[in-house]
Parts: sequence; C-alpha cells; structure tokens
Amino acid sequence: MDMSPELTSGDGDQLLRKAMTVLLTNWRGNSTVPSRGLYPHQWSWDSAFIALGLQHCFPRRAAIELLSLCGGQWLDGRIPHIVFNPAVSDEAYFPGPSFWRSAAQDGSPPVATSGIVQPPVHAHAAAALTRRLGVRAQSFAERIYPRLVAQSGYLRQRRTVLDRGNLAAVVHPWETGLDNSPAWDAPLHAVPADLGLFNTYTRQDLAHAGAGERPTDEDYARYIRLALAYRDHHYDDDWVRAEGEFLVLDPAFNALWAWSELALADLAGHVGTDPTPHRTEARRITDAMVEELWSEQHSIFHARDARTGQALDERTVAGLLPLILPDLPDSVVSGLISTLTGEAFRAQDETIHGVPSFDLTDPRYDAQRYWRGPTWLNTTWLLINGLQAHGHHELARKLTDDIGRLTERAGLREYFNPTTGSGHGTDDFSWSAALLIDSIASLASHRRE
Ligand code: 9WN
Repeated sequence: MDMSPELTSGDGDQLLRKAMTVLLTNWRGNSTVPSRGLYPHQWSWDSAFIALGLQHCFPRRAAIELLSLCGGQWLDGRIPHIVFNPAVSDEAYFPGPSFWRSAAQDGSPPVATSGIVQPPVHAHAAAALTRRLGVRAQSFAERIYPRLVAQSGYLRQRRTVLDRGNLAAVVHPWETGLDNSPAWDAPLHAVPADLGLFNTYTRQDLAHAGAGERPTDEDYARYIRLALAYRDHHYDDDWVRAEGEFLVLDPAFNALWAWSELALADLAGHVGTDPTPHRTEARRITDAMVEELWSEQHSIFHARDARTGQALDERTVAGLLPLILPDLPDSVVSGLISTLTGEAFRAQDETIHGVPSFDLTDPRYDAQRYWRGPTWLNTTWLLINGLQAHGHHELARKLTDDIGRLTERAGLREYFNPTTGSGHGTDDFSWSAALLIDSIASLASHRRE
C-alpha cells in the first residue's frame, strides 16, 4: 500500500499495521466480524465501512465482503442487518438466529439472517472498490450492481411512506445504526417496556461492555418487542407501515439512500446501463428530505415520527449527515456548517475530538453511552466526505486528524468520549480500523495530487 501516514504524531506506521491486523484477525473467511466478542457475525453497514478500508490493502477481500453480505439478501431485495455465521453458537449474540427465524419466512436466503435492515452504504463502498479493481472491475460491478439495485428497490417499494414525500421509513431503532439515539426516545418510549421478556431472553451485550455504555434494560425490552412483532407478522412491510409501533423517517438513512443512488449511477457506467434513473432518484430523495425533514429554525435535519407526524427535534449527528449529498441547496449547506461548528457539535474546536453523536448542550448528552454523545468514526468519516464535497477542506482535515489522534491514543475502540478522547465500547472494532486506513489513504492521495 502506497501511503506514509501523516495524521499521527507518533509512530503512524505502527498504527496502520495495527489497523490492518484488526481487519485480518476479524476476518472469518468470507466476511469480517465487527468485533470478536460483542458482534460475532456479519453486520450490514459495518461490512460497507470495512470494505472501504479493505479496498486499500486487500481489495479482493473487500469484494468478497460485499458479495458475501449479498448472499444474505432476501427475494424482496432487503439486505438484512445481520448475516449469521453458522459456525457460531446461537447464544453468542442476542438476538440470534433462533430469535429471528428467517428460515421460516418466504423469500429468505439459505443462510440465517435477521429480518430488519440497516443504512444503505454498500453502493458507495462498491463504487469506490470498483475504481480500484482494475481488470476485475467489470465482473465485480456486474455481480454486485443488480443486488444493490434490488436493495434500493426494496426501500422504494416496501418502505416508503406515501404522504411523506415517499421517504423510506425505519421500523426499528436498530435499522438506523444509531440505535440508542435520543431522537428515538419519544417514539420508542411510547412502546411498552415489558421487563418480563428477560425471563425468556438474555442480553449478551453486557458480558462484553459496561452497562453504563449500553442501552438500558427498558429500551432493550422495547427493542425486543418491536422485533418480535415484525417477525410474528412475517416481516410484512404492509403490516409494519400500517400497524408497527415504531415508524420513523430518519435523515441519515434517507441521505445514505440518496447517496447510494449516486453510487449506483457510477456503477451503471461499468455495466453499460443508463445512469440517469439513479440520478433522478437521488434528486427526488434529496428534495423530499429538504421538504419534509429540514428545519429552517434549527439549521439541521430532524427525524420525523411517521405515525404521529411529529418532528423529533433533538440535534443529533444524523441530522448533519445529509451534508454528504452534493445537490443540497446552498442555504442548507451553510446552515449545516454553522450547526456543525456551533455550540451543539463544536467540530472545529481543538478540544473536541471528532463529531459528537449528540448535542453537547442537551441535558441528556452522555459522553460514554452508545449513540447518546460519543464520537463514532463512521459518522465522523461521513461528515468528512460531506465537507470535502462542499469544499470545506480545512475542517475536513481537522476531523481527519482527530481520527488519527483518537485511535493513536485510545486504540481502535468502538466509540470515544468527545472531550477526553477516552475509548469505550468494544476494542479492535473493525470499522474504526477500516476508516482509519481509508483516512490515511485519502491523505496520502491528496498529497500526491
Ligand atoms: C445491533 C455492529 C452494530 C452496528 C450498529 C451499532 C451496534 C447492534 C447492537 O453494533 O448495534 O445492530 O447489538 O448494539 O449500534 O450501528 O452496526 O457493529
């Protein structure tokens, strides 16, 4: 790999080697686990971030990673949030295969999976990888493109909410990837929390991370109830859109969907298909997001509860992520930059490391609890991409340096305290390793330009 890391003050080569070792150690033969203890299977959006790191050092593995995830795709096009490793016991992660019962559903794949989805980052990873694969690019694009078109088709046909600009709804907090975000508190707390469920089900996450860093039992009971109800209705999206107890329009999920359509337009070029419909769809989703989710007053995108119509007006990092879209109106871009650098996120402040997942000024801000304050490298990395797309290179560089400093000091942890820089959650976390590698690579390529 042609890159001499410059984003660390100490031994950058050593950090890079460590990141590559994490990806090698977490590799399971055709995919990478997010972490060996807490997350021992293949996760959907993790695989996309992991492929973005693997592309620089092991591009063939990056292709296998994405294609093996697609091996878990359902007939309706959904790419599930977990593809289970049959060699791992059912109890290693809760909820495991016996909970989701994918084999009992029509149109499920031969391998056991969950039945919910995660944000679609895969087309972007596939398009980036295709640009690196040289002579193998076309055959990879021909295999992956139809799978990713089907993924997007699933969202359009089975998840959109008609009277809300046809934006895609998520039906479980786990589908957002930002599972425990305070933006979900209002809709989630309307779901009954039955702690009696723990007589039947056992949380496994607390064996690997401190209770103070993970969701509460009450919220976990709500997660279980929502997943059980969807499963017991055979993962039927007509049912869940009409009757589900959690139905939310998330700006991050929809922005990533629009971003995917732009990446599909790139991939269409490799397979000789017309890219125009993908660009039109990206435009449609972007416009609908501005119409339905942009808050002029708070200069941030807010999620919306599709059941009640209420805006969920917490300021979370999900509301900033639409910055990755190149076609946003200028006034929206400048509003997002002012929020990103204002009191809630302080992204330009040297004493804040990366972009906090939640408003620093909110009383619910919690620097160490999963998605309720800590900096995560994937959301920070997405914002770096957004800043670059809109010409804010200085701030992008500061955040890229933060990724180097955080991982150098605290290790390749799952998330980080934005003010102290301490590491939390699980260790040797694959997307932290992968996105560090990508950050080092992108600095190296800017230097060459
Ligand atoms: C549930 C694997 C996943 C990430 C999510 C993150 C966390 C799972 C959990 O870990 O969620 O999917 O058990 O908490 O919130 O973004 O994909 O790394």
